[in-house]
Amino acid sequence: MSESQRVISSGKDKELKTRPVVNYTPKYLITLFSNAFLFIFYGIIGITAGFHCDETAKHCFTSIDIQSAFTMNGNETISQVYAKDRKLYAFSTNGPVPIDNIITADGWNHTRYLLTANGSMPGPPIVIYQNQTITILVKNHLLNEAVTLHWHGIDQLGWPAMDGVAFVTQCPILPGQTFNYTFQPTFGGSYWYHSHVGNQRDMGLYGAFIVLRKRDPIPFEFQHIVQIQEWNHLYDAMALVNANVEDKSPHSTLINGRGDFEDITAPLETFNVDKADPCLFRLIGVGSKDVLLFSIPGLKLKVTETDGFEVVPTVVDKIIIYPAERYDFELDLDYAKAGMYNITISILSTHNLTIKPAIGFGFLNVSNSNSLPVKNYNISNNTRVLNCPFKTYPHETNVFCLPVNTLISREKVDDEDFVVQSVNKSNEKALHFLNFGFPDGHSSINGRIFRWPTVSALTQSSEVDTDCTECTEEITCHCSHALKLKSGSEVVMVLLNLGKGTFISHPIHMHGHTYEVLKMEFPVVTNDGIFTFTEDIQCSETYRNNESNCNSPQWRNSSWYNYINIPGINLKNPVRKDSIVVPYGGYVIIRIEARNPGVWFMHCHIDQHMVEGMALMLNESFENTKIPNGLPTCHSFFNEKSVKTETSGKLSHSDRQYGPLSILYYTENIL
Ligand SMILES: [Cu+2]
Repeated sequence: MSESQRVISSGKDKELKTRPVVNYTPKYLITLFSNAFLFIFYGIIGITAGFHCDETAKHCFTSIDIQSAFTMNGNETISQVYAKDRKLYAFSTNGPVPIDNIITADGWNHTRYLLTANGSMPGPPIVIYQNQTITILVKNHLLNEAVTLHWHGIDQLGWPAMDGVAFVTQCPILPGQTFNYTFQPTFGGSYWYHSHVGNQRDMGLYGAFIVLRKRDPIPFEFQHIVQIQEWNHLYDAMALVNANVEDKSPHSTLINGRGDFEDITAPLETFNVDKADPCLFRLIGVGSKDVLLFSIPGLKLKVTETDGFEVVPTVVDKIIIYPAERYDFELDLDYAKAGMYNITISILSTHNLTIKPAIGFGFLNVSNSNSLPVKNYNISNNTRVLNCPFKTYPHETNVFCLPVNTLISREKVDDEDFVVQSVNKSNEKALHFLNFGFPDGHSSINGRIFRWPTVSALTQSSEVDTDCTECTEEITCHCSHALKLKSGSEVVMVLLNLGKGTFISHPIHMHGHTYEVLKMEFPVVTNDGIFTFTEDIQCSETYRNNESNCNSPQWRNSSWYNYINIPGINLKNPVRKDSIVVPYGGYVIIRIEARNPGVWFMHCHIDQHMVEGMALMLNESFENTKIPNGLPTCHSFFNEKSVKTETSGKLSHSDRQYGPLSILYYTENIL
């Protein structure tokens, strides 16, 4: 058995992992209070420098204060600042001012309103160790807005009420309220947290969440968090949504909240490393919509993990990262000279067949304290790019693309590590085709435009109407789309991007699970820029693929319903991810086991697409899920004398794939 398997599968870990939910026993409460001093201690640290739980602790405590903030604004004395020569100056005082506590973004000389964790952007990093339980008290100090925090990529095995999705797993946290998030991450890796109300994460409400493995080869002091995003100067949420239109460029890109705009030379992020030390970078895509190309010209990146999953180390020159994804890479500093390297970010487009010049920058400062020699790379004309949206860039002759599924798992993976072990595996198998696109111009999945519940779906399931029967093969409709997953079953999903509504590639994120990536299929792109989409999938029996909305896609080859017959499928060592690009004109086949009861959100991580309806809920046998006592409920108010409810058609007790959790019948005199 490998080292990782020994660590993950130790008896202690199994005991912890099978505990289904937060258990608010007297013993738990005593532990909670006896550790209150730790919370106060760490809470203070968390406000300024991030939270790093002690390695020996079983239960970590911290807090996050949700606060509004402004860019380019210091404290009461400094007030508004401006950027020049990578320094900040106050209008009110002479000389440069410290930059540490000022959110500069790209240095644009106006203040932009932000929502933040603890007043910073990014929010403070949270760092814990694998299998530690963590409690994070999230207090909403905003005047006007309700929030939640989602722990992106943490699969919340047995903790479905802690996933932090407004109106899916909880009611939003209202101004003044506090919510206790307690959960136990079981996998090491790079994760992040962000608001899951509307598009608040584009307003600055995000931060890194790192789960360390005790066997990680590179100590934390040599690890660097790199959060990259595009940036837009618009203030309000709706303007931000409307700005997120394909080919409407953002104003700049940021690395850890710092970037450049036009000729403003704002402070940029600098990472300091020494040739004598190892170094690991945790690259996190925290953007709103754009596809970003990351590189450190002159150095190669050895990718070791994606989305918290260890892969056979793969050396590349550049990484394409979509919003939601994470890539960890090491730098082999034997090849680095002492001095300053640029870190560069370009913005890509699904339709853009060339790689545009970089518009975002940071610095890597390499020191050589031991006067070590510098090795030279073997000369190669090829630029190896990980995670292209096509198989090749036809106009970039030296670019060699590695689709993300060319990453393979580092070692044999035990499927039992990815499930709640008290939920038995069954022999049932299910196959679902999910088409992500804009049929009739609407962001949707299989033509179902997601309508957000107005209650917490997990805890108030009888009040959610998931009836989608108005949607048909070619007709789109609005509904609270829920996909039933039978407890213990193996679920294969074909995520596709075809039909009349295909327009761009979509980064699809699944909550509550990581999935095996069994196959990716890309469109063929000619030198003339003509895209030929895959014909493996038939959108309709009546219409050609490009004439159909593709709401009911099927395999063209009926033998593929047994997936072992699908050419190129990887059942041996597939990469696992929780966020993956579904290529324009192509598809991705993924597999999970439905052994984590809950209501799990699944959606495009382009914020505009998500808020407009490219989302659904995985309805995973949550009727047997234990939920912490006292979770708040929420709902619209109707005059009860005028409303009659009918709850006999609960989806949770039905075999129907689509149907009502409950149906509300309104009488005519409703106000
Ligand atoms: Cu999308």
